[in-house]
Order: sequence, then C-alpha cells, then structure tokens
Amino acid sequence: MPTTDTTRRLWRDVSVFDGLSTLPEPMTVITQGPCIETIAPSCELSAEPCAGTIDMGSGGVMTPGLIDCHTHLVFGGQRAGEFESRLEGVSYAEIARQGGGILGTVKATRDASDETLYDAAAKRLMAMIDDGVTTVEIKSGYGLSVEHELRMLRIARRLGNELPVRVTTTLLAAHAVPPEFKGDPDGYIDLVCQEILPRASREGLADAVDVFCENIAFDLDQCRRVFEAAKAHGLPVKAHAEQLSLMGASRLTAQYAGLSADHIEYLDDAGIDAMAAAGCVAVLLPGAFHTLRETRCPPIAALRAAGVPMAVSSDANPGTSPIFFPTLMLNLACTLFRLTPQEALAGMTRHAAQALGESRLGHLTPGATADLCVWNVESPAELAYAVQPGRLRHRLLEGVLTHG
Ligand code: DI6
Ligand code: FE
Repeated sequence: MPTTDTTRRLWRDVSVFDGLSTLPEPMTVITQGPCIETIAPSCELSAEPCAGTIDMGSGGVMTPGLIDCHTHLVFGGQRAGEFESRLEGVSYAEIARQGGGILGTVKATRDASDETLYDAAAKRLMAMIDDGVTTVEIKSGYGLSVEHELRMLRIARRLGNELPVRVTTTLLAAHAVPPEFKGDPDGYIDLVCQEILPRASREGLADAVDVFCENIAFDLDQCRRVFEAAKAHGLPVKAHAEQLSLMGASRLTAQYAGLSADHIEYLDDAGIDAMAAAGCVAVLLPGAFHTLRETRCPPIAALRAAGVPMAVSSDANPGTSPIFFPTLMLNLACTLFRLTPQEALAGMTRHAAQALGESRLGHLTPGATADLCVWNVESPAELAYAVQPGRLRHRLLEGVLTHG
C-alpha cells in the first residue's frame, strides 16, 4: 500500500452508491488526504474547485472501493484436471477423499518457491485491483505445517506491502488434514492450536482465524478448539460453514462473536437467529456455488428477514472458484442468489468491511477512509448487470490515486 498524501480532490455530478444505497441526486464529493471530506448534492455546492484542489471531472458512478473479504489467492499449481473430473460426474467431496482437491494444491504450494507463489498471486491480485478492489482478505490453508502456513501469510503480507491494495490476512491452518496427520485430525488440531496459531499471532502475521467445518475437513469440536486458541491470542474468528452439509459452525462462530460465517448453503433457522443476535456477517460465495454447480441456495430471504448483513465475495481459489473477477461476483450474486444489485454492491462494500471488522471502510461518508472507485457507467446497477472489464475510471486508496 502506498503512503498517503494530502491532495484535495473534487468530483462533480457523480451518482453515488454510498455502501448501502444510491443517493437520490447528483453529488459533489471532496476528498482531503486519506479521508472523505464532503459529500453533498451538487446543487448545494459551488462547482468551482478552490485553489489547490484537483478537479477530477464530472459524471459516472462512485462507489466505495470494492472489498473482497474471502479469498485464497496464494497457491501453487492449478486444478484443471479436477475440473474435468467433476464435469464427468466425480464430486468435490469424492476428489477430496481420494487425496486430491485441497491436498493437491497443498503439495503444489509446498513445492513452489516464494517467488513463484508471490508472482502468481500478484498477477491474480492485479487483475482484481483493475476491477476495483481496494481491500482484499487472503487466507493461508495450503501449507498445513508451521513452516508453510507462516510462509503463506508472509507472502500475503508482502503483497499488501508492494501492491496498491490493502491486504488483511487470515490463518486457515484448519483447512484440511495434512498427509503427515492422515487419520489423526485431532493430532493436527493440537499442532494448529499449540504451534501454528501462537506463532502466527506472535509474529503479527494473522488478522483473523478461519476453519473449514465439514465432513471432509474438521468437526465442530475440533473447530471449537481452534476458536478457543484464537480467543486466547485475541484473534477474531470466522468459518467456512454449512457449505456442503449442516454442521452447526455458523452457530459456533456466533457464540465466539465471530466476524462471519461463509458459504452457508445449508444454514438453518437456529444458525440464522444466532448470527443475527451476534452481528455475525453472512458471506455469500456465488463463485464456488457456480463452479461446483450447486443447486441449494443460501437462505437469502430468511437472512434478509432476520437482518443479517450479507457480504459477497469471490472465494478466489484453485478448486472451487478459480475466478479473479470481483464484479462478476456482483452479477452472480444477483442471478444465482437473487440479491438486488444494491444488495450485491453493499455485499462487496459496507458488509464486506463489516466482515473484516473494518468500520472506516466500505462506505462513502464524511470522515471515512478515501478508498473509492469512479466507474464509466450510468447507474450502480449496471455494475451487476453487465459482465465487462475495463469500466474503472478512477481508483483511490487512502486518498492516493492509483488508477486513472
Ligand atoms: N471451501 C472452499 O470453497 C475453499 N476452501 C473451502 O474450505 C476451496 C478450497 C479448494 O478447493 O482448494
Ligand atoms: Fe473459501
């Protein structure tokens, strides 16, 4: 991420989506250094920029910078062969049980050099930056040993230091049982709780802790142990929950005041109530739903009725969502999950920020961080309606112009 400057910038007559809804009239927006200074109807403000203010022009749509709050961007290799097997009818769970899937990527990741992993992830991340992402969460989970989990987190941190994007990191050591612990998931959870997590915390490498709670991964008790260790180290938790079956991980996450429960295709009413009471965000991942050709949708209407904030994210990973195109997720969230375009946009801005515990991000209000995008479109809904690269006109990261 670049260091901030003190430039004052002004946009005239833009259509503003503020993170929750589209403001009713053309707006004038002024940023000063790393913050948003003013957002007001153009008819109420003089259009003359004062001395020292840069005029950024008029028209277009302004949104908060997009936030992708669930990705697995650092990995080695690719899994096109597995894609072909799935098309022939082999299930994701079956491939995992045969030692492929996540474990295939673990081997390729361990075998790759730091430079190879960094360069491949940087290329994927640059594509997402060009599509409007200003903040991205990156998980570990393809290392599954002390050395390799920490290495993945260091590479994620380096991406945030060297590229124009804010990176938050999540330790997902409890993603799969590594080959060294085959048949002994509890032994591996001991390693996660006693060594990997404490070291990631001590070295400042993880902003949060995630688990994969599923028949093919870890059960509820094992996830609870990881959450206890996270709590002991003061790290917030989240979960890959109810993706392929109902395991109860959403409720568990809510009990630990977790940031989010993600996937949640099989979420039940008890889980929804627990999430609503705890303020836990529902992270919807339509890319994985699409890639796995799932048919059971997350309970969108019930989440909406219960007032659970819904985020939308890419789940960018080599197995279930090899898609590095954030605005496509806006489209898929509408077409597959029946979100409105406004809900989808809130899902990649305000609610995604909430899923990361970042209250100064994801909304356009005076005093908020000046992470924003101006798009060459006529209405915010157009961002979800058309699937089209190259629509970004300006991108600001903490007040620094990084695009346009
Ligand atoms: N669920 C997912 O969608 C990703 N991880 C997880 O637990 C997929 C990871 C992969 O297949 O490589
Ligand atoms: Fe995931």
